[in-house]
Amino acid sequence: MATNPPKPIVVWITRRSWVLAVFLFEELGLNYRIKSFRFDDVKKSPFIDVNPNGRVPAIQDPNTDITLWESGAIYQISSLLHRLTYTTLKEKHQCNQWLHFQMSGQGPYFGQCGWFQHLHPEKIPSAIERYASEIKRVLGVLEGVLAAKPATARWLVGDKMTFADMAFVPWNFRLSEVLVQPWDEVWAGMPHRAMEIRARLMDEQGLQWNGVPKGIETFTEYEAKIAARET
Ligand SMILES: N[C@@H](CCC(=O)N[C@@H](CS)C(=O)NCC(=O)O)C(=O)O
Repeated sequence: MATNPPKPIVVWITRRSWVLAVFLFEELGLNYRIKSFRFDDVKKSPFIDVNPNGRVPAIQDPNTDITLWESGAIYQISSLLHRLTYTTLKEKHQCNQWLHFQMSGQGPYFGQCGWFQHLHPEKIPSAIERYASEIKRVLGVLEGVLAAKPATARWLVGDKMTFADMAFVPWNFRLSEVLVQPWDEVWAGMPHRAMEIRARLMDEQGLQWNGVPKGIETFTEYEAKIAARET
């Protein structure tokens, strides 16, 4: 995968997975094109022909004929490009370790919590509690490690941002939605985080935590407003 691929890498996303694409591909400065589609269509053609597991994100690089799915595999592009990573042995393995923890420890628990909170046909409090407490535990692990680092280098590995830090952002960004709790509450007790700065900047710009302008309650309402503006 070249830094400046002549043909754009196609990034398949639904609204739920935009963060990875924007964050990783923008940070790497890669030539890419978003192929956004409806979440309801993840298990249908044409997406299922790209990712037989029917989950976003997935990417297709027409320059190398590489198709990749699983966000962990996509983050490894950083390693290939030697960007947002380390090339030293210890740090390289540490980046890998945190990525594995994200894939096995953060993603599935956050995902299941979201499922039992929002999509499961029955309300099963014990399942919600189990996953919500795992979320808090995982956040505690990250917090403990970051809090022990010097204030100028609060990154999971070494003293700079790597793909390991980035991998945790998309789910953390949706924490309020997953736990069905206000933004301030879900982050209580976790002071060492860029999210605080983000929240302040968003607030100054008249935006809510999810990027929707203040005064607009739902994404549906927001989409309708945007559509009305575009017509
Ligand atoms: N381990 C996968 C998980 C991807 C995943 O769960 N994506 C969700 C959206 S955030 C999805 O596509 N769900 C569709 C479905 O479960 O049918 C990864 O990290 O890429």
